[in-house]
Amino acid sequence: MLLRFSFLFLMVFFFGCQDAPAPEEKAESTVVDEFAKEKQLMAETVKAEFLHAWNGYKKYAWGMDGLKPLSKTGANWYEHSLLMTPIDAYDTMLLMDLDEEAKECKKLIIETLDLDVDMEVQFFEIVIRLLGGLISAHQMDGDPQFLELAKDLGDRLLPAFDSPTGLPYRMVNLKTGAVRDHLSNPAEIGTVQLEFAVLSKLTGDDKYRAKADKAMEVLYSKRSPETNLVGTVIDVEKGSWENTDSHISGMIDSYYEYLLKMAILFEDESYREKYDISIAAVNKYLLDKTDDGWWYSHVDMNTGERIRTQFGALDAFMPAMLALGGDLETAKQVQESCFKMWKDHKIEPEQYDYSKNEVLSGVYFLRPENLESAAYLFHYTGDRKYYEMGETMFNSIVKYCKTDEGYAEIKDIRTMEKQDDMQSFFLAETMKYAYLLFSDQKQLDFKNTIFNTEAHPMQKTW
Ligand code: DMJ
Repeated sequence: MLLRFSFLFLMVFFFGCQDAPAPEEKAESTVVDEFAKEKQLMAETVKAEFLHAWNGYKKYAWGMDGLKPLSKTGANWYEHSLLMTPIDAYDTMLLMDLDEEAKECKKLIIETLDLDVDMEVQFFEIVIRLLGGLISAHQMDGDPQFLELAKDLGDRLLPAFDSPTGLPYRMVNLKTGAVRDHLSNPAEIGTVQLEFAVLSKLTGDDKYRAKADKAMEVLYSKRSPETNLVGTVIDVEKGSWENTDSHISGMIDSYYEYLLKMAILFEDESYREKYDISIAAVNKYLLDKTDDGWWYSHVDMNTGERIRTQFGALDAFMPAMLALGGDLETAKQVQESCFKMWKDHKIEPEQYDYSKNEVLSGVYFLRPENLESAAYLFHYTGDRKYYEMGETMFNSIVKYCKTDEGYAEIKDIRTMEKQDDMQSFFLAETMKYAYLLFSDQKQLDFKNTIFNTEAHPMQKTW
Protein backbone atom coordinates (compact mmCIF):
# COMPACT_ATOMS: atom_id res chain seq x y z
CA MET A 1 0.00 0.00 0.00
CA LEU A 2 2.74 2.39 1.00
CA LEU A 3 4.46 1.55 -2.24
CA ARG A 4 1.26 2.09 -4.18
CA PHE A 5 0.89 5.58 -2.81
CA SER A 6 4.52 6.49 -3.49
CA PHE A 7 3.99 5.19 -7.01
CA LEU A 8 0.90 7.33 -7.41
CA PHE A 9 2.85 10.33 -6.22
CA LEU A 10 5.52 9.72 -8.82
CA MET A 11 2.87 9.30 -11.49
CA VAL A 12 1.19 12.53 -10.45
CA PHE A 13 4.51 14.35 -10.53
CA PHE A 14 5.58 12.84 -13.84
CA PHE A 15 2.35 13.53 -15.71
CA GLY A 16 2.14 16.92 -14.07
CA CYS A 17 5.34 17.87 -15.95
CA GLN A 18 4.02 16.66 -19.31
CA ASP A 19 0.50 17.87 -19.94
CA ALA A 20 -2.42 19.25 -18.06
CA PRO A 21 -4.10 16.26 -16.34
CA ALA A 22 -7.50 15.05 -17.44
CA PRO A 23 -10.24 15.98 -14.92
CA GLU A 24 -10.50 12.44 -13.48
CA GLU A 25 -6.69 12.28 -13.05
CA LYS A 26 -6.81 15.60 -11.31
CA ALA A 27 -9.57 14.36 -9.03
CA GLU A 28 -7.64 11.21 -8.18
CA SER A 29 -4.43 13.12 -7.48
CA THR A 30 -6.31 15.47 -5.17
CA VAL A 31 -7.73 12.52 -3.24
CA VAL A 32 -4.31 10.90 -2.97
CA ASP A 33 -2.83 14.20 -1.91
CA GLU A 34 -5.44 14.77 0.77
CA PHE A 35 -5.02 11.28 2.14
CA ALA A 36 -1.23 11.56 2.15
CA LYS A 37 -1.51 14.81 4.10
CA GLU A 38 -3.97 13.27 6.53
CA LYS A 39 -1.68 10.32 7.12
CA GLN A 40 1.30 12.54 7.66
CA LEU A 41 -0.62 14.56 10.19
CA MET A 42 -1.64 11.42 12.06
CA ALA A 43 1.95 10.16 12.03
CA GLU A 44 3.10 13.47 13.53
CA THR A 45 0.38 13.18 16.18
CA VAL A 46 1.53 9.68 17.13
CA LYS A 47 5.08 10.94 17.40
CA ALA A 48 4.00 13.80 19.67
CA GLU A 49 2.00 11.42 21.87
CA PHE A 50 4.93 9.01 22.05
CA LEU A 51 7.08 11.92 23.23
CA HIS A 52 4.46 12.90 25.79
CA ALA A 53 4.61 9.40 27.30
CA TRP A 54 8.42 9.20 27.10
CA ASN A 55 8.81 12.59 28.74
CA GLY A 56 6.65 11.40 31.64
CA TYR A 57 8.97 8.41 32.03
CA LYS A 58 12.01 10.68 31.84
CA LYS A 59 10.70 13.07 34.45
CA TYR A 60 9.43 10.61 37.04
CA ALA A 61 10.91 7.19 36.37
CA TRP A 62 14.28 7.71 34.72
CA GLY A 63 16.44 4.61 35.06
CA MET A 64 13.60 2.46 36.32
CA ASP A 65 11.51 -0.18 34.57
CA GLY A 66 8.35 1.80 34.19
CA LEU A 67 6.31 4.92 34.85
CA LYS A 68 3.44 5.10 37.34
CA PRO A 69 1.55 7.86 35.52
CA LEU A 70 -0.99 8.73 38.22
CA SER A 71 1.23 8.75 41.30
CA LYS A 72 4.04 10.19 39.16
CA THR A 73 6.75 7.87 40.33
CA GLY A 74 8.67 4.99 38.82
CA ALA A 75 8.66 1.30 39.62
CA ASN A 76 10.76 -1.78 38.94
CA TRP A 77 9.50 -5.26 38.20
CA TYR A 78 12.13 -6.85 40.43
CA GLU A 79 14.65 -5.74 43.00
CA HIS A 80 16.85 -4.01 40.41
CA SER A 81 15.84 -2.15 37.29
CA LEU A 82 16.31 -3.87 33.93
CA LEU A 83 15.44 -0.68 32.03
CA MET A 84 12.32 -2.27 30.60
CA THR A 85 10.82 0.98 29.23
CA PRO A 86 13.99 2.42 27.62
CA ILE A 87 14.92 -0.90 25.98
CA ASP A 88 11.38 -1.45 24.75
CA ALA A 89 11.10 2.14 23.49
CA TYR A 90 14.48 2.55 21.79
CA ASP A 91 13.73 1.13 18.33
CA THR A 92 10.44 3.07 18.19
CA MET A 93 12.49 6.25 18.67
CA LEU A 94 14.81 5.24 15.84
CA LEU A 95 11.83 4.53 13.63
CA MET A 96 10.33 7.94 14.42
CA ASP A 97 13.66 9.74 13.84
CA LEU A 98 13.67 11.01 17.42
CA ASP A 99 17.44 11.41 17.40
CA GLU A 100 17.94 13.32 20.65
CA GLU A 101 15.71 10.98 22.64
CA ALA A 102 17.35 7.93 21.07
CA LYS A 103 20.78 9.28 22.00
CA GLU A 104 19.94 9.77 25.67
CA CYS A 105 18.07 6.48 25.81
CA LYS A 106 21.03 4.61 24.34
CA LYS A 107 23.43 6.27 26.79
CA LEU A 108 21.24 5.15 29.69
CA ILE A 109 21.14 1.55 28.44
CA ILE A 110 24.82 1.23 27.56
CA GLU A 111 26.06 2.94 30.71
CA THR A 112 23.73 1.53 33.31
CA LEU A 113 22.15 -1.77 32.27
CA ASP A 114 23.37 -4.32 34.80
CA LEU A 115 22.55 -7.94 34.03
CA ASP A 116 24.90 -9.43 36.61
CA VAL A 117 22.31 -9.35 39.34
CA ASP A 118 21.30 -12.11 41.73
CA MET A 119 17.67 -11.86 40.75
CA GLU A 120 15.01 -14.22 39.45
CA VAL A 121 13.21 -13.00 36.31
CA GLN A 122 10.34 -14.22 34.14
CA PHE A 123 12.08 -15.93 31.24
CA PHE A 124 9.49 -15.16 28.52
CA GLU A 125 8.98 -11.48 29.37
CA ILE A 126 12.71 -10.84 29.49
CA VAL A 127 13.20 -12.59 26.16
CA ILE A 128 10.51 -10.71 24.26
CA ARG A 129 11.11 -7.27 25.78
CA LEU A 130 14.82 -7.17 26.60
CA LEU A 131 16.49 -9.72 24.36
CA GLY A 132 14.24 -8.68 21.48
CA GLY A 133 14.85 -5.00 22.22
CA LEU A 134 18.64 -5.35 22.44
CA ILE A 135 18.78 -7.34 19.20
CA SER A 136 16.68 -4.82 17.29
CA ALA A 137 18.71 -1.96 18.80
CA HIS A 138 21.86 -3.60 17.47
CA GLN A 139 20.37 -4.28 14.06
CA MET A 140 18.92 -0.80 13.67
CA ASP A 141 21.76 1.30 15.01
CA GLY A 142 24.68 -1.02 14.27
CA ASP A 143 26.40 -0.63 17.64
CA PRO A 144 28.12 -3.91 18.67
CA GLN A 145 27.67 -3.00 22.37
CA PHE A 146 23.98 -3.87 22.01
CA LEU A 147 24.88 -7.28 20.60
CA GLU A 148 27.29 -7.87 23.49
CA LEU A 149 24.49 -7.09 25.92
CA ALA A 150 22.12 -9.37 24.01
CA LYS A 151 24.65 -12.19 24.07
CA ASP A 152 25.28 -11.70 27.77
CA LEU A 153 21.54 -11.78 28.42
CA GLY A 154 21.04 -14.82 26.17
CA ASP A 155 23.73 -16.72 28.11
CA ARG A 156 22.14 -15.84 31.43
CA LEU A 157 18.71 -16.98 30.23
CA LEU A 158 19.82 -20.30 28.68
CA PRO A 159 19.70 -22.33 31.96
CA ALA A 160 15.91 -21.95 31.85
CA PHE A 161 15.87 -24.72 29.22
CA ASP A 162 17.54 -27.22 31.55
CA SER A 163 14.44 -29.20 32.45
CA PRO A 164 14.04 -32.97 31.91
CA THR A 165 11.97 -32.28 28.75
CA GLY A 166 13.86 -29.27 27.37
CA LEU A 167 10.78 -27.07 27.90
CA PRO A 168 11.91 -23.91 29.73
CA TYR A 169 11.05 -23.13 33.34
CA ARG A 170 9.13 -19.89 33.86
CA MET A 171 11.66 -18.25 36.15
CA VAL A 172 15.45 -18.07 35.96
CA ASN A 173 18.06 -16.30 38.09
CA LEU A 174 20.24 -13.98 35.98
CA LYS A 175 23.35 -14.56 38.10
CA THR A 176 23.13 -18.12 39.37
CA GLY A 177 21.05 -19.72 36.60
CA ALA A 178 18.77 -21.25 39.26
CA VAL A 179 15.36 -22.11 37.83
CA ARG A 180 11.88 -22.29 39.30
CA ASP A 181 8.24 -22.80 38.38
CA HIS A 182 7.64 -25.96 36.37
CA LEU A 183 4.08 -25.04 35.39
CA SER A 184 4.34 -23.06 32.18
CA ASN A 185 2.25 -22.49 29.07
CA PRO A 186 2.60 -22.56 25.26
CA ALA A 187 3.05 -18.78 24.97
CA GLU A 188 5.91 -18.63 27.45
CA ILE A 189 7.59 -21.71 25.94
CA GLY A 190 6.89 -21.02 22.28
CA THR A 191 7.54 -17.28 22.07
CA VAL A 192 11.31 -17.20 22.43
CA GLN A 193 12.43 -18.93 19.22
CA LEU A 194 12.82 -15.81 17.06
CA GLU A 195 15.04 -14.01 19.56
CA PHE A 196 17.28 -17.03 20.26
CA ALA A 197 17.48 -17.99 16.58
CA VAL A 198 18.43 -14.45 15.51
CA LEU A 199 20.98 -14.32 18.33
CA SER A 200 22.51 -17.51 16.95
CA LYS A 201 22.74 -15.96 13.49
CA LEU A 202 24.30 -12.74 14.79
CA THR A 203 26.83 -14.42 17.09
CA GLY A 204 27.54 -17.44 14.88
CA ASP A 205 26.82 -19.69 17.87
CA ASP A 206 24.06 -22.26 17.27
CA LYS A 207 23.51 -23.10 20.92
CA TYR A 208 20.75 -20.49 21.41
CA ARG A 209 18.63 -21.64 18.50
CA ALA A 210 19.19 -25.33 19.29
CA LYS A 211 17.64 -25.01 22.77
CA ALA A 212 14.72 -22.89 21.56
CA ASP A 213 14.00 -25.17 18.59
CA LYS A 214 14.02 -28.23 20.80
CA ALA A 215 11.53 -26.61 23.20
CA MET A 216 9.22 -25.87 20.26
CA GLU A 217 9.54 -29.44 18.93
CA VAL A 218 8.68 -30.88 22.33
CA LEU A 219 5.76 -28.49 22.84
CA TYR A 220 4.37 -29.24 19.39
CA SER A 221 4.67 -32.98 20.03
CA LYS A 222 2.44 -32.54 23.09
CA ARG A 223 -0.54 -31.32 21.05
CA SER A 224 -3.61 -33.48 21.24
CA PRO A 225 -3.42 -36.38 18.75
CA GLU A 226 -7.21 -36.07 18.37
CA THR A 227 -7.48 -32.37 17.58
CA ASN A 228 -3.94 -30.98 17.08
CA LEU A 229 -4.74 -28.33 19.72
CA VAL A 230 -2.67 -27.36 22.75
CA GLY A 231 -3.85 -26.54 26.27
CA THR A 232 -3.17 -23.69 28.68
CA VAL A 233 -0.81 -25.12 31.32
CA ILE A 234 1.92 -27.72 30.85
CA ASP A 235 4.34 -29.23 33.36
CA VAL A 236 7.83 -28.70 31.92
CA GLU A 237 9.29 -31.52 34.01
CA LYS A 238 6.73 -34.21 33.14
CA GLY A 239 5.52 -32.86 29.80
CA SER A 240 1.90 -33.37 30.89
CA TRP A 241 -1.00 -30.94 30.51
CA GLU A 242 -2.35 -29.44 33.73
CA ASN A 243 -5.07 -27.35 32.08
CA THR A 244 -6.62 -28.43 28.79
CA ASP A 245 -8.47 -25.21 27.96
CA SER A 246 -7.56 -24.40 24.35
CA HIS A 247 -7.92 -20.88 22.94
CA ILE A 248 -5.91 -18.15 21.20
CA SER A 249 -5.76 -15.83 24.19
CA GLY A 250 -3.00 -15.10 26.70
CA MET A 251 -0.84 -18.12 27.63
CA ILE A 252 -1.23 -19.63 24.13
CA ASP A 253 -1.54 -16.76 21.58
CA SER A 254 2.02 -16.03 20.50
CA TYR A 255 2.98 -19.74 20.28
CA TYR A 256 1.05 -19.76 17.00
CA GLU A 257 2.56 -16.41 16.04
CA TYR A 258 6.12 -17.72 16.42
CA LEU A 259 5.45 -20.92 14.45
CA LEU A 260 4.59 -18.64 11.54
CA LYS A 261 7.24 -15.98 12.09
CA MET A 262 10.03 -18.57 12.38
CA ALA A 263 8.78 -20.13 9.15
CA ILE A 264 8.94 -16.75 7.37
CA LEU A 265 12.16 -15.28 8.76
CA PHE A 266 14.14 -18.49 8.37
CA GLU A 267 12.24 -19.90 5.37
CA ASP A 268 11.74 -23.00 7.47
CA GLU A 269 9.30 -25.55 6.04
CA SER A 270 9.06 -27.56 9.23
CA TYR A 271 7.82 -24.49 11.14
CA ARG A 272 5.39 -23.71 8.33
CA GLU A 273 3.95 -27.21 8.46
CA LYS A 274 3.47 -26.94 12.21
CA TYR A 275 1.76 -23.57 11.76
CA ASP A 276 -0.55 -24.83 8.99
CA ILE A 277 -1.60 -27.91 10.95
CA SER A 278 -2.14 -25.89 14.13
CA ILE A 279 -4.13 -23.09 12.51
CA ALA A 280 -6.31 -25.58 10.63
CA ALA A 281 -7.17 -27.07 14.04
CA VAL A 282 -7.78 -23.63 15.56
CA ASN A 283 -10.11 -22.74 12.70
CA LYS A 284 -11.87 -26.09 12.87
CA TYR A 285 -12.59 -26.14 16.60
CA LEU A 286 -12.27 -22.60 17.95
CA LEU A 287 -13.60 -20.38 15.20
CA ASP A 288 -17.22 -19.48 15.94
CA LYS A 289 -19.13 -17.79 13.09
CA THR A 290 -22.06 -16.03 14.74
CA ASP A 291 -24.58 -13.44 13.54
CA ASP A 292 -22.47 -10.92 15.44
CA GLY A 293 -19.25 -11.78 13.70
CA TRP A 294 -16.44 -14.36 13.61
CA TRP A 295 -14.85 -15.05 16.99
CA TYR A 296 -12.47 -17.57 18.52
CA SER A 297 -13.87 -19.45 21.51
CA HIS A 298 -12.41 -21.71 24.20
CA VAL A 299 -12.65 -25.49 23.75
CA ASP A 300 -11.19 -28.55 25.43
CA MET A 301 -7.96 -29.47 23.63
CA ASN A 302 -8.74 -33.21 23.62
CA THR A 303 -12.39 -33.26 22.62
CA GLY A 304 -12.77 -29.95 20.78
CA GLU A 305 -15.92 -29.29 22.81
CA ARG A 306 -16.74 -25.64 23.41
CA ILE A 307 -16.17 -24.48 26.99
CA ARG A 308 -16.68 -20.73 26.73
CA THR A 309 -17.64 -18.04 24.22
CA GLN A 310 -14.87 -15.79 25.45
CA PHE A 311 -12.73 -13.45 23.37
CA GLY A 312 -10.64 -10.44 24.38
CA ALA A 313 -8.00 -7.80 23.78
CA LEU A 314 -5.16 -10.32 23.44
CA ASP A 315 -7.11 -12.46 20.97
CA ALA A 316 -7.15 -9.46 18.64
CA PHE A 317 -3.62 -10.35 17.44
CA MET A 318 -5.23 -13.04 15.28
CA PRO A 319 -6.14 -10.99 12.17
CA ALA A 320 -2.57 -9.67 11.96
CA MET A 321 -1.16 -13.17 12.13
CA LEU A 322 -3.69 -14.63 9.72
CA ALA A 323 -2.95 -11.87 7.22
CA LEU A 324 0.79 -12.45 7.55
CA GLY A 325 0.17 -16.17 7.05
CA GLY A 326 -1.82 -15.55 3.85
CA ASP A 327 -5.41 -16.08 5.02
CA LEU A 328 -6.73 -12.59 4.35
CA GLU A 329 -10.38 -13.63 4.16
CA THR A 330 -10.57 -14.99 7.72
CA ALA A 331 -8.40 -12.11 8.90
CA LYS A 332 -10.87 -9.57 7.51
CA GLN A 333 -13.88 -11.25 9.10
CA VAL A 334 -12.24 -11.52 12.52
CA GLN A 335 -10.99 -7.93 12.35
CA GLU A 336 -14.60 -6.78 11.95
CA SER A 337 -15.37 -8.48 15.28
CA CYS A 338 -12.26 -7.09 16.97
CA PHE A 339 -13.16 -3.58 15.90
CA LYS A 340 -16.78 -4.04 16.96
CA MET A 341 -15.55 -5.13 20.39
CA TRP A 342 -13.53 -1.92 20.57
CA LYS A 343 -16.13 0.46 19.15
CA ASP A 344 -19.07 -0.86 21.17
CA HIS A 345 -17.18 -0.17 24.40
CA LYS A 346 -15.28 2.97 23.30
CA ILE A 347 -12.14 0.98 24.20
CA GLU A 348 -11.83 -2.79 24.08
CA PRO A 349 -12.29 -4.89 27.23
CA GLU A 350 -9.67 -7.39 28.33
CA GLN A 351 -12.23 -10.23 28.32
CA TYR A 352 -15.56 -10.34 26.57
CA ASP A 353 -18.35 -12.91 26.21
CA TYR A 354 -19.40 -12.46 22.60
CA SER A 355 -22.51 -14.66 22.86
CA LYS A 356 -23.95 -12.57 25.70
CA ASN A 357 -22.38 -9.27 24.64
CA GLU A 358 -21.04 -9.03 28.17
CA VAL A 359 -17.81 -7.55 29.47
CA LEU A 360 -16.07 -10.11 31.67
CA SER A 361 -13.05 -7.98 32.52
CA GLY A 362 -13.13 -4.26 31.77
CA VAL A 363 -9.47 -3.45 32.25
CA TYR A 364 -7.53 -1.96 29.30
CA PHE A 365 -3.77 -2.39 29.63
CA LEU A 366 -2.86 -0.07 26.70
CA ARG A 367 -2.55 -3.18 24.58
CA PRO A 368 -1.53 -3.03 20.90
CA GLU A 369 -3.10 -6.11 19.30
CA ASN A 370 -6.26 -4.60 17.81
CA LEU A 371 -4.38 -1.64 16.33
CA GLU A 372 -1.63 -3.97 15.14
CA SER A 373 -4.19 -6.05 13.24
CA ALA A 374 -5.67 -2.93 11.63
CA ALA A 375 -2.15 -1.91 10.54
CA TYR A 376 -1.42 -5.33 9.02
CA LEU A 377 -4.73 -5.38 7.17
CA PHE A 378 -4.20 -1.88 5.83
CA HIS A 379 -0.73 -2.91 4.69
CA TYR A 380 -1.99 -6.01 2.87
CA THR A 381 -5.29 -4.75 1.44
CA GLY A 382 -4.80 -1.00 1.05
CA ASP A 383 -8.42 -0.69 2.13
CA ARG A 384 -8.87 2.65 3.84
CA LYS A 385 -11.39 1.11 6.20
CA TYR A 386 -8.51 -0.40 8.19
CA TYR A 387 -6.71 2.92 8.34
CA GLU A 388 -9.89 4.41 9.77
CA MET A 389 -10.23 1.61 12.32
CA GLY A 390 -6.70 2.36 13.49
CA GLU A 391 -7.44 6.06 13.61
CA THR A 392 -10.54 5.48 15.76
CA MET A 393 -8.61 3.26 18.14
CA PHE A 394 -5.67 5.63 18.43
CA ASN A 395 -7.94 8.63 19.04
CA SER A 396 -9.80 6.83 21.80
CA ILE A 397 -6.53 5.87 23.49
CA VAL A 398 -5.57 9.55 23.49
CA LYS A 399 -9.00 10.58 24.71
CA TYR A 400 -9.32 8.13 27.59
CA CYS A 401 -5.78 7.13 28.59
CA LYS A 402 -3.74 10.32 28.30
CA THR A 403 -2.74 11.93 31.60
CA ASP A 404 -1.05 15.26 32.16
CA GLU A 405 2.37 13.60 32.03
CA GLY A 406 2.04 10.19 30.47
CA TYR A 407 -0.49 7.53 29.54
CA ALA A 408 -2.42 5.34 31.98
CA GLU A 409 -4.25 2.05 31.75
CA ILE A 410 -8.01 1.96 32.22
CA LYS A 411 -9.17 0.10 35.31
CA ASP A 412 -12.61 -0.48 33.85
CA ILE A 413 -13.77 0.64 30.44
CA ARG A 414 -17.34 0.80 31.82
CA THR A 415 -16.37 3.76 34.01
CA MET A 416 -13.17 4.86 32.23
CA GLU A 417 -11.45 5.18 35.59
CA LYS A 418 -7.67 5.10 35.09
CA GLN A 419 -5.13 2.94 36.89
CA ASP A 420 -1.56 3.71 37.80
CA ASP A 421 0.50 1.86 35.19
CA MET A 422 2.02 2.37 31.75
CA GLN A 423 3.42 -0.93 30.47
CA SER A 424 6.58 -0.71 28.40
CA PHE A 425 4.79 -2.38 25.48
CA PHE A 426 2.79 0.81 25.07
CA LEU A 427 5.95 2.45 23.70
CA ALA A 428 7.33 -0.67 22.03
CA GLU A 429 4.15 -1.83 20.34
CA THR A 430 1.02 0.30 20.58
CA MET A 431 2.76 3.51 19.52
CA LYS A 432 4.90 1.71 16.97
CA TYR A 433 2.02 0.02 15.18
CA ALA A 434 0.09 3.29 15.16
CA TYR A 435 3.10 5.02 13.63
CA LEU A 436 3.59 2.25 11.06
CA LEU A 437 -0.05 2.48 10.09
CA PHE A 438 0.02 6.25 9.51
CA SER A 439 3.56 7.01 8.38
CA ASP A 440 5.60 6.37 5.27
CA GLN A 441 8.64 5.31 7.28
CA LYS A 442 11.77 4.44 5.35
CA GLN A 443 13.87 2.80 8.06
CA LEU A 444 12.62 -0.74 7.68
CA ASP A 445 12.41 -2.91 4.63
CA PHE A 446 9.32 -5.00 5.31
CA LYS A 447 10.47 -7.69 2.88
CA ASN A 448 13.25 -8.71 5.26
CA THR A 449 11.67 -7.80 8.58
CA ILE A 450 9.59 -9.76 11.05
CA PHE A 451 8.36 -8.12 14.24
CA ASN A 452 8.79 -10.14 17.38
CA THR A 453 5.76 -10.33 19.64
CA GLU A 454 6.85 -7.13 21.39
CA ALA A 455 7.07 -5.38 17.99
CA HIS A 456 10.87 -5.35 17.91
CA PRO A 457 11.87 -5.65 14.25
CA MET A 458 14.08 -8.68 13.54
CA GLN A 459 15.85 -8.14 10.26
CA LYS A 460 17.12 -10.85 8.01
CA THR A 461 20.69 -9.68 7.47
CA TRP A 462 22.07 -13.08 6.51
C1 DMJ B 1 3.11 -7.94 24.87
O1 DMJ B 1 4.03 -8.13 25.87
C2 DMJ B 1 3.26 -8.97 23.78
O2 DMJ B 1 2.58 -8.55 22.65
C3 DMJ B 1 2.74 -10.32 24.19
O3 DMJ B 1 2.80 -11.25 23.14
C4 DMJ B 1 1.32 -10.21 24.65
N1 DMJ B 1 1.14 -9.18 25.62
C5 DMJ B 1 1.73 -7.89 25.45
C6 DMJ B 1 0.87 -6.87 24.78
O4 DMJ B 1 -0.46 -6.94 24.99
